[in-house]
Amino acid sequence: MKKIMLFGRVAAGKTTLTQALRGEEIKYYKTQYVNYLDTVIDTPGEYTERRETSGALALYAYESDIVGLVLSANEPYSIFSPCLTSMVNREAIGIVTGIDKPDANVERVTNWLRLAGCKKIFPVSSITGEGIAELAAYLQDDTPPKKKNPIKTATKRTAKQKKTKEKQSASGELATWLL
Ligand SMILES: Nc1nc2c(ncn2[C@@H]2O[C@H](COP(=O)(O)OP(=O)(O)OP(=O)(O)O)[C@@H](O)[C@H]2O)c(=O)[nH]1
Ligand SMILES: [Mg+2]
Repeated sequence: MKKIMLFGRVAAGKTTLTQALRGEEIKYYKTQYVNYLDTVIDTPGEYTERRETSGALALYAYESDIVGLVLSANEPYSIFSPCLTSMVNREAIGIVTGIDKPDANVERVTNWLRLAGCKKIFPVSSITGEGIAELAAYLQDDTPPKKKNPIKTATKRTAKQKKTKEKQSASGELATWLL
């Protein structure tokens, strides 16, 4: 099973989600410190919200296989900036919590997570259990996520640039010859 680290503001629903994923009784508990469990790393919302402590989370992320950006379905705004996941060298997924809330706007929150760079997004309710099985199944799948090989990508890019240049100079020569 992949280890997921949860990021999100205070009351985003990280601890309740942790309890739901682990099949535990759902009860309120204010996270006081980074809680390193067997399959989940639960973090206090203040660590994501405050610049002084967010660096500590970046270090902890090395202990995880997947980074989970958590946003509640009734959030009025997103704390995750666009393209945020480009700075994460782990697979990053989005999790929309509280989809059972009466003022939930799942589509809006999903869009914010997509803007942040999450390709896979899981809408869940830790209270009704909706979507929890899908997320748990995804975490249970031990196939390592495809990683880009930066050297291969750079080589490919250089070869493509070379080809384009050759094409351009060939058409340049042809143009000169035609003139
Ligand atoms: N209706 C509903 N309420 C939820 C859901 N998830 C969490 N909550 C409620 O939201 C409140 C905050 O949830 P937590 O899981 O403690 O939030 P957290 O992100 O761990 O917060 P911090 O530990 O302060 O960072 C609790 O009262 C939960 O019962 C959900 O899926 N549906
Ligand atoms: Mg918590």
